Amino acid sequence: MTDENMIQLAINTIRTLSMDAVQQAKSGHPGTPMALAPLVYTIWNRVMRFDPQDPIWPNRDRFVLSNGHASMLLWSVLHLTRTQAVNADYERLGHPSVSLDDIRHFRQLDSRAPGHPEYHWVSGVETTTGPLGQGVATSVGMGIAEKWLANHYNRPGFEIFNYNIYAVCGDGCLMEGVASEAASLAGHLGLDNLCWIYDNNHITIEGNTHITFTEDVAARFLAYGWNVLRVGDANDIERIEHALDTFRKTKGRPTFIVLDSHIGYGSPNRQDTAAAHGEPLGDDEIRLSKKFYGWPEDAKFLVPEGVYEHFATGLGARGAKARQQWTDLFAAYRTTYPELATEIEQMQRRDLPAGWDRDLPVFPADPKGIAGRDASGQVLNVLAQNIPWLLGGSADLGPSNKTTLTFKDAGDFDTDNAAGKNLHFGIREHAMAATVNGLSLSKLRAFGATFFIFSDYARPAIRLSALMELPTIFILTHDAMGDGEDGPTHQPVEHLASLRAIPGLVTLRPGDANEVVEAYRYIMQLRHQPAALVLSRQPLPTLDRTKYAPASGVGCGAYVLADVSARNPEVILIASGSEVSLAVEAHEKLVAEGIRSRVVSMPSWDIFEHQPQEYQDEVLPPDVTARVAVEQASTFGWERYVGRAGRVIGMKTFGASAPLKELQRKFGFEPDRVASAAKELLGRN
Ligand SMILES: Cc1ncc(C[n+]2csc(CCOP(=O)(O)OP(=O)(O)O)c2C)c(N)n1
Ligand SMILES: [Mg+2]
Repeated sequence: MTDENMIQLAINTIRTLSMDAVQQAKSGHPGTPMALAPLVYTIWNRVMRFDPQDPIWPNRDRFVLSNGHASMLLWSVLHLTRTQAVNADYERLGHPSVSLDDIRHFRQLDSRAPGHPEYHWVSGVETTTGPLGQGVATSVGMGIAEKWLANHYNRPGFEIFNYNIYAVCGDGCLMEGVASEAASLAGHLGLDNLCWIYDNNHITIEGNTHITFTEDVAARFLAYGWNVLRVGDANDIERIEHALDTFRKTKGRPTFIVLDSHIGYGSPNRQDTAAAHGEPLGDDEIRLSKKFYGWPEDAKFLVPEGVYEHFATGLGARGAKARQQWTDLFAAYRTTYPELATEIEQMQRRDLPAGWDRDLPVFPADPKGIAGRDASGQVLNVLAQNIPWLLGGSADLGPSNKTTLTFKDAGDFDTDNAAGKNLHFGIREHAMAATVNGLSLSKLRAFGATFFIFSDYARPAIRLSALMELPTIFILTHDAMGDGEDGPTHQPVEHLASLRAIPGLVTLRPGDANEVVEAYRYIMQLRHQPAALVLSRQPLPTLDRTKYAPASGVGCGAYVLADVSARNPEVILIASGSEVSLAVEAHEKLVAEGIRSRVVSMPSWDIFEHQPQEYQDEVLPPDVTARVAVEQASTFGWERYVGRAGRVIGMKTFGASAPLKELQRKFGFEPDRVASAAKELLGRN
């Protein structure tokens, strides 16, 4: 068989596996894999430095399938390259990531070929995609990460990091706003390690893009400062390879390749139609398409002889050699730069360096106190010095979020200083969150910050960080009505409930400066969970911990902060964040009146609910049903802690524009109101 025939056979294997899997599942997206098989073949078998034997080798090139509905492309290529499986502890498992059986069970329960690429589920998937635009936006974080890693760790003669990121996207990705934010940022930063390939097929679900998407996409990317290339025929692998070559030679800007393709290529009745996007072709059309490809018409899930070997001699050999060279290089690096090598190894395993929590501040009791965001700024500046690979930034609110790293040498990340630890995301919250995910997927410890209200603008990427099980950190300040005069557009109401509803996301709203320290202590030790740290704008009293319980209770999600001496309360006040000190004031009033009150500080529902039942019952004894929850947020969900008999002092409407004091009065966040709710429950008013 000639080389040319072998290449076509490999490409058609990707196509036919995709068609067969979708048909078998009776659902999925055959058309785009049929069109993009030559692209994926070229990237993987001719260009990428990726070793199927070790899909988490740190200096591998990254491949992102942003049009995640075309997942069969990925399952086919992971299978044909015999990419190996690894587990969440980064151990190699000695079996393939995606088996032919998985492909036969495409989209079925437990198959390693699910509907869309899922990072936490299938080895070789670099990021979860499916919500259009997320993949390309995340790839920008991967690009920033590579630049930072190269700058921080490479030494003369030791190019430890020098990888590239290839992201494939479709019309949908490029219509989504998040891709525009991300492309703008990548262009600004001149990320020349980043290449997006745009599947320009003029088709989306509702039909031809004439009805929705007629802008000049190439001109748009030129305006962003990208190098724009065009390949007029998605079947021309020489041209594709040439364009990818040009990408690798281009310095100082990212590359955008417009690839003209035909969705459902090879299907006589479906090619270039929206029907090819998301419907199985049907047995007859599959036969006709296979005939067009010169494929045995009745064969199903066929991997012809020689195809596995073809990928093994292409990607397999190239990747193995590259990884071996890197491994040798890294061994020499470890001898010359042992500390740096240790850092890289720890980072790759998501371990923390020794002494990561040294010098964390302890805040003395202070009735005037300090804002949550200010305490956070102090802690973050200590942690970022203790943990070399902790970095991040804000969506143009650094001075307000107090997330700017101000110590000597922290630096600003930009085109001239890829070692900077302060990232400036600009007013691009959604791309920021996706970028932070990309940094985290690259094993950096990364944070992104904005006002809590604008977590809405970032939510799809926050959700994905939880789905991917990434230890990203979202710092969300101005958590309630503390910015009073800004009014209801800036006052979060439903946001706590909304974040608490995301499975796996640790939402934390600390009540004073020492709780902020403990919140960070908890967050930093997470390896597979993201955290949302929700902080006040205004000063909160720093509680006297000689009088009240230590803040280390934060690590249990909720703890008894103040209690009567016999520990047999008749009423429990539960609060988070700025309302903790309010609850303490109410508690003191109640105690002065002879009422056995308890205050439970509850910074995190999620952490609390993962404690043993005995602990939960100790904090909230089931027989004490007189309970008042107080939180400057939607009351939604608090019934679970106060029960039907309890009270929730919270928000049932939007806020208003006024000084904070007036808002507290209007909405009932005053000690007397809390105390009187408690007394009402006890029938003592
Ligand atoms: C954010 C988001 N909105 C909507 C969808 C549903 N959806 C999946 S694919 C698709 C059309 C995508 O068109 P295009 O990217 O051009 O893909 P092609 O059909 O060309 O492969 C839509 C609307 C989605 N997955 N994500
Ligand atoms: Mg399209």
